Amino acid sequence: MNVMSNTRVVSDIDPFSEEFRADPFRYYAQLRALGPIVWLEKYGIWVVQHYAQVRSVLMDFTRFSNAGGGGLTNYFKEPNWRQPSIILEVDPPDHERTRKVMMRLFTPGALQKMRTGFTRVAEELVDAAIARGSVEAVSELVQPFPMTVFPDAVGMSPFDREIMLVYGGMVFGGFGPRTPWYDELMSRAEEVGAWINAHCERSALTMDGLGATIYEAADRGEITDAEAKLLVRSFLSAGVDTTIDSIGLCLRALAEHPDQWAILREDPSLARAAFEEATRYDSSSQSLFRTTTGSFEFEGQVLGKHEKVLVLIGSAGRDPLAWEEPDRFDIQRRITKQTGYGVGIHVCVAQMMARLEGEVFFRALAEKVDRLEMAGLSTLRLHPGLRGLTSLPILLTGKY
Ligand code: OVM
Repeated sequence: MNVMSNTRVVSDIDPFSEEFRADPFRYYAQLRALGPIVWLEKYGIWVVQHYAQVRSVLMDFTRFSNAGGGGLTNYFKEPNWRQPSIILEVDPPDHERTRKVMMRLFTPGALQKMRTGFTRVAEELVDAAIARGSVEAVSELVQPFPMTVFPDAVGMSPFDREIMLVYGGMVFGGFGPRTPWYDELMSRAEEVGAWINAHCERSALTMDGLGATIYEAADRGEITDAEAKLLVRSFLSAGVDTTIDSIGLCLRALAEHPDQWAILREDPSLARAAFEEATRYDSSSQSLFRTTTGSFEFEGQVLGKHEKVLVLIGSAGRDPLAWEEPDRFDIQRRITKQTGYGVGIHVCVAQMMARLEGEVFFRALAEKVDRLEMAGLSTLRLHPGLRGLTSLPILLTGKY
């Protein structure tokens, strides 16, 4: 396509519509056919959809800022419903200090310690599902796994944890447009925000969890106590729905691809690879936002200052220019360019913990389950910000 540098390639595609969210992959292909960067007129935002441009935008943190906010709301122009995240929604140099504190939590030794507890919980959940034979896998098998192991690892009390799901819904729903649905969701923002704030306090956390380790960084003077509290909040924001939705979609992909399930069942050591492939093929995090810091040319288009850019990491994972047969779910694929956790300085800080959750969950499943089949239609969570399932009826039988 011959594009003049002052002519925007425009599309009326609405990435927040129900049709788009029901089958984003079809729209990704349409967008990729339009060019490397497209103007979405309904929202007045740019969108990038190819592996190469997704990567170059995410690597270029001086021109594509995070300080404009993690969602559609443009913090350079309007206020947000919650105080901005001090790790996601900041740029260097501020970002380095908070990121470093979070990075240090995920050493191989720390992950190894988590593995034991995670495995016990996964095995109990899988055993219970096999005993039932037929389950609504989202509520009975998938959701209880991160909802148990993640807050346990952070050091939260075992009570009222379901509120975390309401909060997670607000965080990711809040990344989308202001609609009646959004207003309904946010009607509980004050109450839920207060609950979350209270549970991020040092006094609300056990002394041996990830939360306490963040407060130790405050004791050493690397961050303030107020910052420690906000970093715990980031954990609670980004750590629960993301893994629930990714594990649920991976489970569905396996149930819908009997050949792939057979490969995993025969060799449970492929569990980590299966989850990695699902993170590319169909997983919770499909898109991110950046905001331009100035006016400049990018891929033949002139971008204005403080314009939002929707970065379709899910489309990058399906880009035929970067992957062989991208629409095929193949758990033996060697993945060297994952975009499902983002790319660059903001790449998911807890990605090793997410991978550990996926590995442990699917290993327990592969070791114990023989038949795994869909027992009805799954339903999508039509929720901006994250992609996931609200129900996944499956049948399973034990190996022995
Ligand atoms: C945060 C946060 C919230 C949502 C997502 C995320 C993907 C971070 O509050 O820091 O990262």
